[in-house]
Amino acid sequence: MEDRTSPPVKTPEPLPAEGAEDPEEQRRGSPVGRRLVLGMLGLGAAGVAVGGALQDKVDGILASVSTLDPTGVTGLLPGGGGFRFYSVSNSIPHRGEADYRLTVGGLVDKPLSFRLSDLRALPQVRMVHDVQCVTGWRVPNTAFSGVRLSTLLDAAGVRAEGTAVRFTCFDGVYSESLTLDQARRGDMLVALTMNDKPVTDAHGGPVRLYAAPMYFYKSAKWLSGITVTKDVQPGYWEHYGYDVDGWVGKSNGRHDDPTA
Ligand SMILES: Nc1nc2c(c(=O)[nH]1)N[C@H]1C(S)=C(S)[C@@H](COP(=O)(O)O)O[C@H]1N2
Ligand SMILES: [Mo]
Repeated sequence: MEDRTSPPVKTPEPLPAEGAEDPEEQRRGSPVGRRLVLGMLGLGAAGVAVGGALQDKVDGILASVSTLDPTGVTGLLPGGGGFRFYSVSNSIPHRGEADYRLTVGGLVDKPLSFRLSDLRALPQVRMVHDVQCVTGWRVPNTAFSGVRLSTLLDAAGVRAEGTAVRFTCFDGVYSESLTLDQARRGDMLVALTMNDKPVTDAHGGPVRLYAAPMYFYKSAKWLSGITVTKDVQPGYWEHYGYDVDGWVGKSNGRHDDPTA
């Protein structure tokens, strides 16, 4: 594995050891076998159907890099340009045009629910920055586009008591948070595209948060809820010790170059 510094975290609860037959893998605390990861990436069936060279390539990639990173089960995404797949739940959830909804609620004047088409009809912003994970990997020049978080907050009308925003996800597990000031920055996006294509299921589509100036754990995948709250409610990884104020280079004891 590349560059795996020790983050200031407690070791997360081990995930179920399904598919981890290799004792070396178990000793490292890596519970995810090849079969499960293929299933998670939705590649099992596709690989079998295509067979041959593609399957071998995918197998090779996943066999060499599937591991349990301190911030989740991860594998290098084939064709992902260096991105690593992360999910703290053991699945890749899917929602599309028909069943995707993003709700904006909590301390707002007018709770709202957006379909994908509603989000696309709002002003779109595109930006290109490096992506930096708190465990060390960085992907240069990644484009995200979508609706500014502030656009959605303004549409719902944040009440005076609101000082923070909580994000929830349709994986049913992950959560994140920002202060209201952070959430109102122009580089905090509700992203619909990544590298100019719809955000894939594996990357947290159809809609994920993109918190450009912060470590990538802030960028909640499979975003389904935005709730304005009275106080900051620490998100999933923040319960394990990651900083709520996750500025790249100025938090988590790291000194990476800023991303935005
Ligand atoms: N819902 C959800 N969002 C998440 C995570 C997760 O496990 N679940 N992992 C976070 C972490 S630690 C990282 S580095 C990025 C990884 O995004 P990617 O899978 O698109 O590379 O997603 C972040 N958002
Ligand atoms: Mo991460």
